[in-house]
Amino acid sequence: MERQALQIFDDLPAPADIRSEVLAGLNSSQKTLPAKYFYDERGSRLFEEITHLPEYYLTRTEIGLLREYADEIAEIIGRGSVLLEYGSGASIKIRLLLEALRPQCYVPMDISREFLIASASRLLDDYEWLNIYAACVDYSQDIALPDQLLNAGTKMAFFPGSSMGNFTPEQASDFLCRVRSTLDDGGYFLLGVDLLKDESILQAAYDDSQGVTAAFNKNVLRHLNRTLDGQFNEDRFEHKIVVNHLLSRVEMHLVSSIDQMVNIAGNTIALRSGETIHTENSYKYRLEHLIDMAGSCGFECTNIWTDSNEYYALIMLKC
Ligand code: AVJ
Repeated sequence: MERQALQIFDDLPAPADIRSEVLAGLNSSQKTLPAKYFYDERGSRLFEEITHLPEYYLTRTEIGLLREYADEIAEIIGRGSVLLEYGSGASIKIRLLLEALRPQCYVPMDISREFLIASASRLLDDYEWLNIYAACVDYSQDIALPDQLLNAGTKMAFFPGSSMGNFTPEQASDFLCRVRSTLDDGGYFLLGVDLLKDESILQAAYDDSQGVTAAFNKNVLRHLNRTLDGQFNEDRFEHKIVVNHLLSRVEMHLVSSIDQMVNIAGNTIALRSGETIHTENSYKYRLEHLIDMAGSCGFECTNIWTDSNEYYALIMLKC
């Protein structure tokens, strides 16, 4: 690949698609909004704040695992890989792997454009040897990688943070198969997932005492007000968490505190007092289930790294 430190690639969803996706969700009997719309610049910043909360064990635990096993990971992958990260956010975790891996190119993918570019620029300042190909995309959709990355070396996909938990099991399985077809034979997939655990720990992690998660949840309304000409008033909604044991997931909702009508994208949405908009699922996995799912897409699990509480797992999948 020719040396060009930072390249930017844009393929965000079209406004018309966002509009129809959002309106379809708000017109369902259980109102829903896709979790990806949390992430405008403010939402990405609020999420970064969440990752530092004492109750939010996920990031801290995963960073501990990455620190501990970076060399082991690098031994498996070798140097000079093409490193693809799905939902790269502030690109903090990748820093724990970069020196050990020395990839020929890092491809952060994120839906939050300004945040992605700012994070990539900071990375470039700190790692002078690094090539970055920043892709501003919705990774829940098909992504076409540029030709120059296609046959460039061993590919490693990195999907940390248990972000896969936002997908339903069916979507997660589709996603795994899509990543498998993006990676060539000989490629690897390093996946971080949150594991099933006690309800009280989950409840605290998603309803923190400082209210940062509540602000993050409500931010989806601000984002839609701006992008879809909406008139949500976030003070008329409450943050609510449901730990759904049957479906192995934590749900976030926004509860309407009053009967209200809200205009958005030229439509009027009616909400009854107490009615909820379901804004996020965070599925928690059993390792055997996850490995089965990955196996059905043609991955073999070669390594599992977990913390001593078994709260969280990093797994290495080989094509
Ligand atoms: C970024 C999807 C992994 O589900 O834990 C944090 C988002 N939501 N607090 C998660 C989130 C509420 C986070 N993921």
